[in-house]
Amino acid sequence: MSLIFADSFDHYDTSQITRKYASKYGTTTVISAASGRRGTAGLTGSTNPGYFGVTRGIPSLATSIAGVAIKTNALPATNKAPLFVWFDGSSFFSVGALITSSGAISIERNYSPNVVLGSTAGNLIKVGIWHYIEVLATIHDTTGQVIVRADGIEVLNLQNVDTRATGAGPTATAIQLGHGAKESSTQWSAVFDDFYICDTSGSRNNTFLGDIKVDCRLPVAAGSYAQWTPFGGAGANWEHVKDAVPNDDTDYVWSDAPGARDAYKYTSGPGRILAVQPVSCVRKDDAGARTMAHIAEIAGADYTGVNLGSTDSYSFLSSVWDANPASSQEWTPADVTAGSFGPKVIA
Ligand SMILES: [Ca+2]
Ligand SMILES: [Ca+2]
Repeated sequence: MSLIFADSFDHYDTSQITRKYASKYGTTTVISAASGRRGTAGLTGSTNPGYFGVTRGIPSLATSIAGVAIKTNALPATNKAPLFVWFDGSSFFSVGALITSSGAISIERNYSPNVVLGSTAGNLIKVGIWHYIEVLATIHDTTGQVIVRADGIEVLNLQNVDTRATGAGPTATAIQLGHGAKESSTQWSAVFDDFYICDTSGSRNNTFLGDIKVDCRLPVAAGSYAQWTPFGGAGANWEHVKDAVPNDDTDYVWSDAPGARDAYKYTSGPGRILAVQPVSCVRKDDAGARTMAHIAEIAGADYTGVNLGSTDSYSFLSSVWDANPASSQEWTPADVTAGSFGPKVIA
């Protein structure tokens, strides 16, 4: 599987957070323009100090890795603020990485009563400074492990520890970033950006990715296909779906014809590209199942991603190519700009 999910927080607004995440903490979790890295948007709290966070479902995994850029504006005054928490399907808090009032990262099993498994030194997280924190967690009663990296440096390595809370399953099925409903009374102030989740399978993106950026790119021109039907407004298909924030029913493309494809051109930044993750904001408007997939059109050949189900409400559907599917080699910027990407109706 390798890369499972990445988020720039740059292509949607606060009202659309739960189109991508299983849940968010209350009404205080917001997308904030220009508060992230490189002048882009980030995820933060609307009250400072306050509570904020999101939970993303993942495939059932014993071992997974999460990474995020974080800038604190104030460390938690008391108690500890959750950075990452691994949950099982019953929402048991199995193991978490929490930020302390001294700027350490504390690794703990269960939330209440919590069991501290280990901690980094204090002053690791410095107020007002962007850090990139990555945590690998293996869920197990006896051979669990947790490895923490800060700014590319390993700062904690716990082996053969109990990372599975009593009553919790043997895997994690969700990762929480920041606060969730299971914690309380720990207010702090921070911003998250460039969030990723991967596992340890496959030949790429199967270990710590390092201090990455998640670079949001919107369609800039027509690609190889325009078989869906544009609705609302003027212009070509790609112009209906290039919104910086999805404008939903205002203008869009649609199709109910299995096999119908749309594909758009994108720009690329320079440098290494660890993965390409197409994201579409999708809903269906009639009863019955409707599935789609993302296609990459490369040199006239189509490569089709996993099937994605749609619902009557808008949701962000994403898939991942860890490598260029035409060459099985790492993506290059030229691969991205020469190809075109978009949705295909499967059934
Ligand atoms: Ca961002
Ligand atoms: Ca639109």
